[in-house]
Amino acid sequence: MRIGITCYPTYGGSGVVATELGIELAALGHEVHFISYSQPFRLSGRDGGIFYHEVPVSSYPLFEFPPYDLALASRMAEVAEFYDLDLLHVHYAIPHSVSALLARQMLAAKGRRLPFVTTLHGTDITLVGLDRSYLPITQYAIQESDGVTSISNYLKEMTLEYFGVTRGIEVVTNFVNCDVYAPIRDEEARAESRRKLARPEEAILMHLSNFRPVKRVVDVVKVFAQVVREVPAQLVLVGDGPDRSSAEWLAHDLHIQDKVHFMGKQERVNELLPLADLMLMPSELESFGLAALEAMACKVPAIATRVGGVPELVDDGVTGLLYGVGAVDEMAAGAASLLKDRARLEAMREAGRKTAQTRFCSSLVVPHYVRYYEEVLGQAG
Ligand code: GMT
Repeated sequence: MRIGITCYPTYGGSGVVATELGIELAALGHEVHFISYSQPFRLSGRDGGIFYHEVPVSSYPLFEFPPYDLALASRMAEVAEFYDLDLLHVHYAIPHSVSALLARQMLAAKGRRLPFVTTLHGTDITLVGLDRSYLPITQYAIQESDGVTSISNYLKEMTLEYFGVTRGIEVVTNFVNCDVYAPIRDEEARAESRRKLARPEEAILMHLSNFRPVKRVVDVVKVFAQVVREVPAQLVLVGDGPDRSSAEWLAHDLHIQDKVHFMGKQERVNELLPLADLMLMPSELESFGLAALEAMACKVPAIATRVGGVPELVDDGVTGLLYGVGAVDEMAAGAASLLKDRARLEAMREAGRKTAQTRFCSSLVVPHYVRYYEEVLGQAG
């Protein structure tokens, strides 16, 4: 198949999923064309069956807001025509599904069919899409999509409830390549890499996100401050975003800044995650929680919040520990007691990896997308 993929190319779960999907589809022999305003960050250095088409957005003094969605629709239609695409797959409804809808209409006027699949990721439904300025158009574009997928049952239910959508929605979960995201088997090599972050007797707690308020990064630091009173440990935060500065100040005020490491955006998180003992994900909301899945695949259990689609991924007490939003004391107590109970931690590490392998591996989930594309093409045909 020849598939056009549009996503936000910046740091964020929906862009990661879209990019990894494109890479996996290309590995299966499909031709993948990314159409976006810049190259998705995880794409660099990859090749074979993957093409990237930049969307130029020209500005003009009259435009207080340059119309990216229109430029995107034009480019989608051009790429689809020139490269004979079978379908478009857009990630995050706003504005991508609206642009795809326009591209489909532009080509229909030329007698050419271009179905599109919209994948809903989270705040496109639970936050931004509910804003009155976007609600009617988002509702319309979802309803008019040739196919719609959501990354969890939770998000599907939210979409049906909030948007009054009457069409079918296929749940296709987030996935992880279990060969790329994997524990380091060579214990000596793992110990050596860990020594760059912590002393041998210290635990490593990790956080990975885009540091937006919904991630509650300040809670990460608060939890760690309590854990480190009971267990020798270091905290490694991967990513960057608006709440980084608040978290840095808090670490400073709590006098733990020498144990808290802000690593900024990292390209190869798969090399860092297996060095951790625990992942901290105290989010206000997660429609799925890709960071927790990536950690679990590396045998790192998550201390997370019981929100959105997280319970569909993390089995409380088996593959991680779940708490209420803001339950800092409880999260810290749970993390510390787990770190002290090596047998329980080891059992959780194994169970998490097994869950990733048996339910969320790319080898299982990517074919689900392909089957869904075929179904959509069959309907459109
Ligand atoms: O919805 C968002 O906030 C954006 C999106 C992103 O690009 O980071 O995150 C969502 O998509 C991820 C990948 O599908 C999910 O794993 C995240 O749980 C989800 N974030 C939220 O629901 C807050």
